[in-house]
Amino acid sequence: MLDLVIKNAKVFTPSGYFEGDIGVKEGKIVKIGDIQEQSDKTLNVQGKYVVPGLIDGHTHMEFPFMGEVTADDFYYGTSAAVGGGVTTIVDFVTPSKGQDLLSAYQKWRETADPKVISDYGLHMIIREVNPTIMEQIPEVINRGVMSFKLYMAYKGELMVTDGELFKLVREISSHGGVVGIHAENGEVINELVQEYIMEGKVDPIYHYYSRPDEVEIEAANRVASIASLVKGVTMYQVHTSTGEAVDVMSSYRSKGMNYFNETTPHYLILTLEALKKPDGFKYIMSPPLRSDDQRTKLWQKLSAGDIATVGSDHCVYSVSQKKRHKEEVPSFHEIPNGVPGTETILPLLFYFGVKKGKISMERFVEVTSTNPAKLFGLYPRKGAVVPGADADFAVIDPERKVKISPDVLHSNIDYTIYDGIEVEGWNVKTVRRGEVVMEEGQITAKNGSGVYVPGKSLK
Ligand code: DUC
Ligand code: ZN
Ligand code: ZN
Ligand code: ZN
Repeated sequence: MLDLVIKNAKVFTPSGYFEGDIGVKEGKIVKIGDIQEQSDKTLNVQGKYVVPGLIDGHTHMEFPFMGEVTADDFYYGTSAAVGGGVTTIVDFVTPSKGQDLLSAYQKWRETADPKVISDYGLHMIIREVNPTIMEQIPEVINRGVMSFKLYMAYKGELMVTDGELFKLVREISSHGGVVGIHAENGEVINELVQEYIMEGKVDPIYHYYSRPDEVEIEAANRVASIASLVKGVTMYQVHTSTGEAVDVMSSYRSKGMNYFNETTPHYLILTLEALKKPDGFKYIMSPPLRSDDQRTKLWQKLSAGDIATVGSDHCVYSVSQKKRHKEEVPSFHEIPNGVPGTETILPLLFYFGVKKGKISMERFVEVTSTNPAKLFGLYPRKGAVVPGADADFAVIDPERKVKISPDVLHSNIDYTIYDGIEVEGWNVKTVRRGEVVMEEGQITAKNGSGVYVPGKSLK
């Protein structure tokens, strides 16, 4: 007797699609094909597209940053995730200044465990180097946190020096960890920010002018070069916003290095023009939104396979937080950086990517599920539709027309940066380890029903 059979599924994978039924027992896929066996529950998904549950490899829930803590806690944030067919998030443990890595990990687990609706994995941010931190890296990896994030920007808050970066890349790699990089030149940004402030140029668009394309491209070149000194390193640049930075990683990859890029939907959908709108402050994230030309390049590179993953960088601040609780919009440098995104990866990539003919369904699955699962040590438990894998699925109605608004989303804020955009194709059901956790916009799972999924190290 099976627990669940998904009937008449058209299932997309990185290598094509198949039509048939999927049998589930105890949260795992146990059978694929024409299933006649009895089951407790049947879902007929005729006419829909089934994809492996999305893995959003880039979220910041309850993230203390720039004087605010992000408004989506693990309950709201993972409700938004499953709303958008994301069955696993990988969130960034963020130690406070002076805190050791293991106590930060413990805090993240204790905060997330009682609240999560989706499953979750963790990355570790390292913001400073001291003997305790260096010593704890292997144990952090043992606990399933095999991917890290190092910042080349946010001087005084999260940025590490090039020397620290080198030291950390070497230590993380030697224990089979993966190094994520926020590549922006923090020193140059600081200079530009100070100059604009002195000149009284404080509107949101100056956030863009203070972080031009070149600061990302330079940092990408620098980190690629530094990391190439470390044998066997696996590195990925998070939230890549320029085609030139993607080219940097591709050129090292063609020399045999394991270098990858992640981009985010906002760089694929929006442009810097959004920062000039009356509510431009809502669109401040780093790296900033770019030109239409960069947006075109990113789509081309995504389609060509030069970008490995699409993660959301879900980092939500309410309007009041964005305005730092003032009436007037504050200077661009005081506005906390970050935008919502986990719930809209699927509809945006499906409509603007697949339906508009920019990427195939195979590529869609690869960048939203299979590749992040592989990169973060979750594969094949996650990111694969094979017997033995977790039964995680998003069920897409490819014809459903939806106008995006806060009303159709689950974050703990009352706006979306995609307000008014009409898409065709919407996630109508989310299955996480065999349980329907979202149906037609309703969250049907209990707080804390998601589990921590440890990532396996590369060693
Ligand atoms: N960029 C953001 O926009 N928010 C969180 C941190 C970051 O790097
Ligand atoms: Zn060591
Ligand atoms: Zn970042
Ligand atoms: Zn981020």
